[in-house]
This record gives sequence, structure tokens and C-alpha cells, in this order.
Amino acid sequence: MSNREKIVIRGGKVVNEDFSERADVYVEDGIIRAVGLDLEVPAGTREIDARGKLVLPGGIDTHTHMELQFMGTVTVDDFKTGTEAAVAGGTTMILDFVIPQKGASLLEAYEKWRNTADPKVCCDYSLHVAVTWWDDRVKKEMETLVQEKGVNSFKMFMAYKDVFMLRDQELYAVFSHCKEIGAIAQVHAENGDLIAEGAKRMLSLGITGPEGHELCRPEDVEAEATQRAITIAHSVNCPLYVVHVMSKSAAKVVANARRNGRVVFGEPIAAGLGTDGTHYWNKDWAHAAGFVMGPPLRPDPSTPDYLMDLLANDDLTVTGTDNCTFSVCQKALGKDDFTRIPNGVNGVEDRMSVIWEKGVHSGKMDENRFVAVTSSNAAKIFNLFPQKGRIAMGSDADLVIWDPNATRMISVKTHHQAVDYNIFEGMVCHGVPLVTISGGRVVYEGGRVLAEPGTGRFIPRKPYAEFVYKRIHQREQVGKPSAVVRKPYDGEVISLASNGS
Ligand code: URQ
Ligand code: ZN
Ligand code: ZN
Repeated sequence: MSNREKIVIRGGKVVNEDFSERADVYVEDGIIRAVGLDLEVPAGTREIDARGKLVLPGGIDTHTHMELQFMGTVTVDDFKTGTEAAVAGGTTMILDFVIPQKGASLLEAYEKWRNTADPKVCCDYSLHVAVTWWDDRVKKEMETLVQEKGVNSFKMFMAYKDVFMLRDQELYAVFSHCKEIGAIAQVHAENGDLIAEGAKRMLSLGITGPEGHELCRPEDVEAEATQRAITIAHSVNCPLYVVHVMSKSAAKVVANARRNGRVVFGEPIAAGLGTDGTHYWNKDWAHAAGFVMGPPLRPDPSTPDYLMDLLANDDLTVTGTDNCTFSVCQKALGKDDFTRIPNGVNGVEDRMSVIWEKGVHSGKMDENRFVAVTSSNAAKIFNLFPQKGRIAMGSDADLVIWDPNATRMISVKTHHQAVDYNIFEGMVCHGVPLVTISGGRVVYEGGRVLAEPGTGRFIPRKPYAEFVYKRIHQREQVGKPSAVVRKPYDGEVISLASNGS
């Protein structure tokens, strides 16, 4: 059982996104009370030795689906096992998605997610809400969610035709409304019509296995939708967040848009940074099906390195996992037809280690950029900073003591997730969480999860995150188009026939 106690972490290197310093960190009542050298602390304070180790802000996973009903079944990791796995991997907050069915109330779906998650979560969490249909009721409910329920981000699907997909006109309306209410619009960017046609074609060619999933969604299908979403968002001056950027083509679209001044953020995920889509061609059906997710992992093996380079240089901004786990027997719903394989992979436990290994150990980014892309940037975009994402007096005591030199091998045999395989099986990663502290409680230590279900809190988020909205507001002020003042035309005007022809 993990208690909230007075804790001092001694002698570690405290790493924030902007600098690192040798310092002690003192924690009381779930809050960081002091950061400095040789801190004096009250008697009875628990001392944790972090000499030779790093002390990092706990990871924030921007994208999870715990206990999601999807494609006829339910993800095997619920809010308990999912958040236990999170803290075992050094993540102390998840942002999950409320996904209402078309026609269903967003508010009712939100309450359902809260009721499901609240008693089970072992770390703090917050909720994005998906907009899967559009009318005035949805519009009103988005306002209520923002003003009363702590939601400041809405996800729209451009894929999953007839299920969750919105058309361009609807995207235009939702993006406009997000801007009005100070929310950030998120998109799953894939062209749902092209996927539906491509899937029919693959099946007609006799391609029924997992490779068909990738073949009917080539990179262009993701890149086209990414560009379209950016164009629509820009036309209404709405900030845009592209979830799970999976391909080099889509990442280039995001990077170019940022270089052209668009307010857009790209989120690669652990899967896309750590492995690739060559697995879809594996001869073992269950192995191949385990990697099925949308957008798919890409068969171009240079993709993970490329995405990591863009993440290192700020073309891409923040990382999640899209943790959406189905065990092999659930994936087997699509054993004869890849379109029925439930989409989703693991990642919530391994994101931090995978990014350390492929990003920091490889020399692509330093420890400070690691903190930015695993924690601080998420906190800034979703208006949680500096409560989250920072080690400073007054911030939440969400901390990880991290050993950059130790290694661990990722395996289903040792992971804490409920899913019965791991897409990173056998990967050896430098960067190992030794102790995780969530809300001032030691929730992971000595290889054991100590967290109690229900001790995590729902963290409400306010609209108009400054990191996102300062530029939007200024553009709104100065960027309004204005009419040219000119003398009225007073020349001849032809007459049209009464039928207009
Ligand atoms: O599209 C998503 O984000 C969820 C609903 C499912 N998982 C996936 O394959 N990406
Ligand atoms: Zn998605
Ligand atoms: Zn997702």
C-alpha cells in the first residue's frame, strides 16, 4: 500500500525541459515543496538516494484507450492495469479518450468514462472527448464540457467511415467551434473513403491477412488527410493537434505546416518510434495481427529514425502511445478478414524507455528534450503546466528516478499490462525507471507496483492554453480580412434572362 508521506530525494540530477541541476527534491502532501542543495527536512521524512541517477518529471501519455469498446470487443487493459503499467514505466499521467457513438450524448459518455476510471486509476488522468457526429446538441455539449467538466481537447476522426468519421464540412464546423471555446482540435488523419475502397480491393485480390491492413492505407492516405485537416483548421484559425503521426509523409506535412507558421502539433507514438510495419508480412498470423493499428506502422524501416529526428528538432512536439490493447484471441476476430482485426497496440508501459533508447541513448536528443517530449510539452499544450511537466516548488509531486545507464529487456513475461504479447518484445533499452512517485506517493519501486486503484485523480483542464492560444488570439486581432474601400461601379450591367441563363 502506497502512502502519501514526506519524501526527500537526495543527490540526483534534476532534469527539466530547459536545464538540469544537481539538487534535492522535497515532497509533502503530494506537492513539491522545495528543490535545492542540501535541503533541511522535517524529522521522519523518508530519504531516497538518487546519487548517480536522474530525477525527471513523470511522463504524460497524451493518448490512451483503456477499457475501450471498439470493433466488437473491449480493450484488455482497463484503467487499473493500464495505469499500473504506466507507473511501472515512469508515466504518472494519462490522457484517455471518451468516444461516444454517433448520435450519442457527449456528456453522458464523459460521465460513463469518469465512473469507469475514477475508482480504478493508479495515477492522475484527464480526458479528451471525440466528436463523432455534429449538430446543435453536440455544439452545446462541447461548451458544457469545456466550461464545467475540465475538457479542453476534442478529437475528430477522418477515418472509420460510417462509424466515427466526419466529413470536411463537419470538420470545418467543429474546428470553428473549438476555436470559439478555447479548445484544441485533434485529428485522426486518414482518408476514410480511400481506406474503405482500398480494403474492398485487397479482399477482392484474395489478400485477407494483416498485410492487407497496410496495403489499403498507403502513406499518401495519411498525408492527404493530414494536409486537409491543417488546411481546414488554418481557414478558421483553430489550433490543431495531429494524433499518432505514423509515416514520414505525414510527418513532413506537419513539419512543412509548422515552417509555414501554422499552429499545429504532431504526436508520434511509442510504436511508430520504436518499431515498424515490416511485421505485417510476418508468416505467423498472430504476430502480424498484433501490430495492426490505424494509421498503420510503416514498412519503410527508416521511419522510426526519421520520426525521432523530427521529434528531436521540434518538427514534431509531443509523444503518446495510442495504447489500445487487444489480446491475440481478440485480434483473431479478423483471422479471415483483416478489416475485422481490432485496431490497437501496447505502449503505455514502454514509451519512456523506448524514447530514451532510440532518442537519447542514440544521441538524437538530450535529457532536456526527452523531458519536453515525454512530459512538459504535453502539459503546455493541454494547459496543465506547471502543475504537471515540471520539477519546481508548487508543482505536483509526479516524479521518476531514472537510471540512464541501466538496461532492461522489454517482454510480455515481465510487463505489467494485461495484454498477452508486446510489440517491443526483446528490445533492450537503456533508461530504466527505478522509483515512480505519483501525487506524492511511491507507486513503483524495486520492480513492484505499489499503487492503489482509485488514488489517481481526474485533473480538469482550463480552455485557452496560453502555449497554444497566444498566437491564435493575436492573429484573430490583426489577421481579419478587410474589404477594399473603392468608388461604387456605376457603369453598365448586363441583364440576365428571368430564368438566370
Ligand atoms: O484510432 C484510434 O486512435 C483508436 C480508436 C484505435 N486504435 C488504433 O488503431 N489507432
Ligand atoms: Zn486514432
Ligand atoms: Zn487512439
